[in-house]
Amino acid sequence: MAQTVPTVAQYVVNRLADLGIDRVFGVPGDYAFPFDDAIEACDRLQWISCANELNAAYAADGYARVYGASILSTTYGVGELSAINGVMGSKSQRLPVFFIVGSPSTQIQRQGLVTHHTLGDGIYNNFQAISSAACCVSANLTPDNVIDEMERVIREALHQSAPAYIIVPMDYALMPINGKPIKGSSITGIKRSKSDPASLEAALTFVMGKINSAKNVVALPSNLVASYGLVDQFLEFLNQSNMAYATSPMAKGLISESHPNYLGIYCGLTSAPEGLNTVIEDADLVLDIGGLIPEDINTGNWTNHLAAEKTIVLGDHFVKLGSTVFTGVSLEDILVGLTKRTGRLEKLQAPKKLAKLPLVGSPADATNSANFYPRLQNMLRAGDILVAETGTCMMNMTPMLLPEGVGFQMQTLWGSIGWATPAAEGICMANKGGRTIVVTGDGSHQLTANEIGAMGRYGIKPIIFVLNNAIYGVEIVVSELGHKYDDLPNWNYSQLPAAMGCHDWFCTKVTTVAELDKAIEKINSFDGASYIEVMIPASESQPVPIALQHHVYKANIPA
Ligand SMILES: Cc1ncc(C[n+]2csc(CCOP(=O)(O)OP(=O)(O)O)c2C)c(N)n1
Ligand SMILES: [Mg+2]
Repeated sequence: MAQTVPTVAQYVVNRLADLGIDRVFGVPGDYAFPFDDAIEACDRLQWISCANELNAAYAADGYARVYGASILSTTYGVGELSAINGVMGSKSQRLPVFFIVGSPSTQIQRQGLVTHHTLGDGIYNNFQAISSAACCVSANLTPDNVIDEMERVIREALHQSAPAYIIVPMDYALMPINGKPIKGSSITGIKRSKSDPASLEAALTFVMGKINSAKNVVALPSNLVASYGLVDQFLEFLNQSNMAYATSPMAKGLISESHPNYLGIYCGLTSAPEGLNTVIEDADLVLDIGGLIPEDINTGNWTNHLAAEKTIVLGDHFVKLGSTVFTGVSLEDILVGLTKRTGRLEKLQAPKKLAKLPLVGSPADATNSANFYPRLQNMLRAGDILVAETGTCMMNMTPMLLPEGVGFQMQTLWGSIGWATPAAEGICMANKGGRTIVVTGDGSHQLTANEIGAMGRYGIKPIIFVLNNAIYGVEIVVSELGHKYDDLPNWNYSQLPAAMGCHDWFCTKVTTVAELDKAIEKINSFDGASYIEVMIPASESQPVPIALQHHVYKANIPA
């Protein structure tokens, strides 16, 4: 029987499904109908209709963090522009998100008809540059170019580990492709970048020379190791070399924090355990694996001081120490090469270890941060992924030691509040091995709480903690008390899931330690989604001294 030729939309969707991605996050729209139909018809993909495109972008971001790549689908203009903030976040986190947009048909464009979702100016590419800016590669597909262009887009998105923008006019999307379709493989089997053999040899010899002549070496892996799909290679290198390692906040939970070589979180003066910054900065050699992002929160407000002359950056496609640079080398080949060549090193020792948080609070005590976080830490088990929203909870969870096999995700650099709730949806769908537990402030949650309806609809089982202090607490910490703009409308959070159709969820509001303990006991024995509103006193959020505020903002505002 002759095989039917796929349409452009069918080909795109199936070529992306070859990567092993099993969901598409998005919102349907008429210009994207050819894609929406192709996704619905594809038995390897499930359409996840999100509450809005921003949520969809956050969910796609979460999915890509766990699986390695994801798909986001929106309509033209109104849809894609709503998604941009989330896609930019994925770009900052170095995540390959395939961002598919359906646009008005070229039939309409050639007639010069003014159509909906445009500015009424008869111009149809007003938004392409905006959407493309959130991506590392973009393609305008036609039946003639779709096969080649999809290979280029996939290769580039994986090579750079960043989003890709794919736009197709509605008529082209429905036309059969011209040429022989390509069947791709799952991302786990794809080598994302190759090395120049001579440069690789030179770089490995150089790095090994430095490692062998150093008395103590420490590894500092960045989040790029995860984005690039190199966690296993990093772990093998660590086990083979016996090298001690710390992570910056952005790379927290990259591998299990119960690893015997784990030292803690390195971010200058806010490192955990305290004093770890000195241990790292006093080492003879630091291997910055992936490239540390010197952002404020990731560096304790730039209080880290890594000497350039003893910090080797193993970048995605380069190795650099001071002015010595090797290019054309892939991080994967460097990690694998170092693993083959390294001997077992004397492990760098740190005087202090990260300890578990003390379990404080009596049953009748009101819930607060001091008694909440140790209980959160205690409930974690192997396979769980803990998701932290931007805000006070991120500050509390970054230094928290994670038990064996617990993953961690947050959006330190981009820091767009509201990310965590939909991101947890994507993480939950990609995390086949355990629970997804999200902690969010109330203010952040108010931006994207409507995604709970989609979570219920698709039957996923996240565990959601909403910290109700009725304010944008962290803003008060970095400014002064008393601004009305930091107050929040008073929502009945624990009633939200039921209102959004999540009738089999365990939902409750806790005000005391006894209630919190009971809720956690229930969560741990319950095979379903949970939603816990935890009351936190607003008084915990106090402004930091003005001198520190000036330091944070590198400002010197006259009194
Ligand atoms: C999209 C976006 N808008 C605004 C901000 C500024 N912002 C950063 S944290 C924050 C408040 C977070 O409050 P909440 O989630 O209630 O956390 P809390 O610190 O009170 O626990 C705001 C408004 C941001 N980071 N992102
Ligand atoms: Mg709050």
